Amino acid sequence: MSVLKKGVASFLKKVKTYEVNEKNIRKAIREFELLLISNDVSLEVAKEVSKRLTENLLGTRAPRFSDLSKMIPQSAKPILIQILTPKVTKNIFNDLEDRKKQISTNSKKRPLVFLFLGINGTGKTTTIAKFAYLLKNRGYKVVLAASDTFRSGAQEQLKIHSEKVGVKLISGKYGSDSAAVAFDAISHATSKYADAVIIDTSGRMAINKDLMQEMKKIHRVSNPDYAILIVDALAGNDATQQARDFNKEIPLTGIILTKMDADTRGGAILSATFATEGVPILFIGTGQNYKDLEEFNPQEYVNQILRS
Ligand SMILES: Nc1nc2c(ncn2[C@@H]2O[C@H](COP(=O)(O)OP(=O)(O)OP(=O)(O)O)[C@@H](O)[C@H]2O)c(=O)[nH]1
Ligand SMILES: [Mg+2]
Repeated sequence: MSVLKKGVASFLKKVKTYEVNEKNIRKAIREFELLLISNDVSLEVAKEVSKRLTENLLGTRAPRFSDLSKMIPQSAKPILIQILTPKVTKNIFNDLEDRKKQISTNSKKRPLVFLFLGINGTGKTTTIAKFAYLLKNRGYKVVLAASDTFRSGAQEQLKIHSEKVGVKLISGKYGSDSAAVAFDAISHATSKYADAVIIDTSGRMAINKDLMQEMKKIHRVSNPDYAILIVDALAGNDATQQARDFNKEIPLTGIILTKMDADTRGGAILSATFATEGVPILFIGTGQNYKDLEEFNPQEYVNQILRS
């Protein structure tokens, strides 16, 4: 995020010196568009922002400001917030509360199931540990499903996290059916009146047909309440592409962007929801510790970006 934010700050400083006339408004909008593109915002999102800024600032009812460094953010803020706002809003904590209540009156009700997926090394397992830590601290009973039965070390990695965080783990044998591990974890969690099951899966590309078939099976068998794609913000524009590709194969409920603490340009955040026609960014990963998972709030994010 920091690179985009810094870029916006110096852009606003520059346009502050521009005289407000049509030519300079067009010039400033073009510069803003290029700034977005050079910070990994997808071309389609940057063009959309620029089109709407032009309509707003040069239309018949365009507001008059003395200063472009106020005019652009004022107009860009609602545009960016709208681009980041999903059609359907999901609130994990409301859903968990509802489910907890249902479980207390109906002992057969299963927990809320979260399926984590994404390409190799994006931070799925680490984010699961952080998410389990967050839920546990909020008083929920969590069970982890080690459905990555493929990559060597994956079972042990999740086991260490489960012990550190203090949550139950249902593990699998290497080479065994990932969907069966998820199924066992959900059955176990239901019998123990747990509130949430979080399923770890092995990394895969959306274009790998066999592995996507396997993911569809895990999805079918676990029937998750949330299918969450984990994308690495360092992947830049490719993060947006991953969101689009996976969403075509598995209907996503949410996205988590990891490694936002690294020196990312940060624009992928602005493109992911747009590219998936409304899949929300639920959290961002901001470090390697368990507490480094932040709820994502579009309004706050846009305010931060446009602060000069
Ligand atoms: N700096 C930083 N590093 C992170 C973050 N999230 C994950 N990582 C690191 O990214 C690396 C890969 O994380 P994993 O959780 O193993 O990734 P994975 O997606 O489960 O990997 P596979 O299971 O091999 O596909 C680890 O070194 C993590 O510590 C984050 O938000 N910030
Ligand atoms: Mg993993």
